[in-house]
Amino acid sequence: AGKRLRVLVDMDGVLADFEGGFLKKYRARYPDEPFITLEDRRGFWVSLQYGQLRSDLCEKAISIWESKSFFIDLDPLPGGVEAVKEMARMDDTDVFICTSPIKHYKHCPYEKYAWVEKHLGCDFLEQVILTRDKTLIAGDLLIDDKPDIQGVESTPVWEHILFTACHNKHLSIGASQRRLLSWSDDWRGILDSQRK
Ligand code: UMP
Repeated sequence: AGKRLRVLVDMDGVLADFEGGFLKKYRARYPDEPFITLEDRRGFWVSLQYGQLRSDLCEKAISIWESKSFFIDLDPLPGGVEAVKEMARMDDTDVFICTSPIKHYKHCPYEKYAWVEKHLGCDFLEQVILTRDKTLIAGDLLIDDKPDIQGVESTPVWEHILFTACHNKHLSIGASQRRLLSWSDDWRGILDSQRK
């Protein structure tokens, strides 16, 4: 009889297709402006790479995810919703959705809850953690596509599992860091390896 395993699962880029949703709405709103294909995405910050393409494109990019319906309209990434539901049904396992809202708070926090209700069910709203600082949250695993997760706690208790995304797939990672290539990859094995 081991202790319970606590898994923190990020939302954008892990459960919800932020990159695909962004590109689709950016191209629809700014059809005559240049864009970056998902193949050419580098770095976690979309706004930074668009700003490097042309300085005024930074704010145009930001306007997309600050708009009403951006977050609720994001499609689920393949297998993510099913994996999280299965995880939540496993013995001795607690799953939380751990996500950072944008500071333009008019739509994003509301739509993040609405997305969880829509795709995971209203019981899952109990599992939502909105925080701008994930280092404060205690868990055994954090499955997240952001390569560098930093905050006020210099030694977070979770092991960060880097979820592969268009912007991070070319990065070489440290010898000790583990990746989850997609939800078809062996997430059950990663959970089992962390059980004590
Ligand atoms: N985000 C930005 N700028 C970008 C890309 C993403 O503000 O260039 C936002 C979208 C998400 C948040 O709300 O940052 C990332 O949250 P996590 O995936 O780290 O939880």
